[in-house]
Amino acid sequence: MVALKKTLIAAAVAAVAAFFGYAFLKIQRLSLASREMPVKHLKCRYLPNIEYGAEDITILKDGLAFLSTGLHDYLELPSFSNEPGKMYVLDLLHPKPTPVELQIKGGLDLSSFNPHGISVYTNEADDSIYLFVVNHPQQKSQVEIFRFVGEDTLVHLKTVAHPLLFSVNDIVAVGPEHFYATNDRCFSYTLPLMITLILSMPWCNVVYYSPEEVREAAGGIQSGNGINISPDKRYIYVSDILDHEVDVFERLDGERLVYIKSVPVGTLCDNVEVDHMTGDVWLGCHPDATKLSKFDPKDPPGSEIIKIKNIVSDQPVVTLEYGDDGHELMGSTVAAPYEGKLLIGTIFHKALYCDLK
Ligand SMILES: [Ca+2]
Ligand SMILES: [Ca+2]
Ligand SMILES: [Ca+2]
Repeated sequence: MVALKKTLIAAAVAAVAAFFGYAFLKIQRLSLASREMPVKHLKCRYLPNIEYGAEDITILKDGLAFLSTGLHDYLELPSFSNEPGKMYVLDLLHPKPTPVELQIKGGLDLSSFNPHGISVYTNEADDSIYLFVVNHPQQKSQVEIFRFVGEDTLVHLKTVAHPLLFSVNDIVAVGPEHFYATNDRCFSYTLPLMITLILSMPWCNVVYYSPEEVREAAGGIQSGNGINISPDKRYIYVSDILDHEVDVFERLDGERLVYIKSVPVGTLCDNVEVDHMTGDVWLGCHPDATKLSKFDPKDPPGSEIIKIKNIVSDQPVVTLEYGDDGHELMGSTVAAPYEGKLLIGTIFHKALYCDLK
């Protein structure tokens, strides 16, 4: 009897050890731990005024860029300022572009403003510009809709919160109050979340929101991060960050998304920007996520920018456009191109203005 009990205990201990061993190796694999840092440099300078990250950046056709800065206390990511986040605007047509803080008018609580993914919608009928911003006050997820009224002012129009929008990373606006959003976690509770991560269950989704309906628009994603749209508005791109690929969906009538394919990128890509002119997809990526979560200034997380040409074709071309071991730039999340220039933002570090020519 005693021998049987000992055998059972030993078997249980071995099973637990095997599970933790498997989980450890799995997380190492998901996070691309110990991967050699890609190196490719461009002619860049740091953008003034950006010291605590510009997680997301997007650029209008006329060269006006919007930046969300100061993301903090989000998941287990490092942050070095607990100050409220801010929005900036920057004119790329200016010979020396400098970010200018946007003044926010309206009823939004600015003391808990914690901006993350952003997207712009331009109403072609009257050229009005709407800025959509994922906000995490008190660790929650909601989407703020602003109207950009020129110069340096945003007017807050509306806060969108919904149970389906529980861990929103990024959005892409398709109307003045209409958007697709990614959830980067499949569950809000730790245990099922860990299990889905370790078993690589693709249970995260894209949610469609309009004032009339809110629903899951696509599933089958391990962890949805950046989301964006093709210049002809026909395709939606989602970075499945933990699956190291970009998913392509076709957008059909009635705002239905149909999965087309996934393009492997070999790295952990965060936000997605699309070149207005060429349709090329630009991705801000994390070469090694363990370095990001551990954060050791002596062995910093690097930065990696990937471009995908002809993403919808049978032969997409994936190229490294910028790579750094973290001594120039840590934790790149977004790369926004504009006529030979490139803006690169990060989670908690600085932002770069680079020359692509
Ligand atoms: Ca975005
Ligand atoms: Ca996937
Ligand atoms: Ca993101």
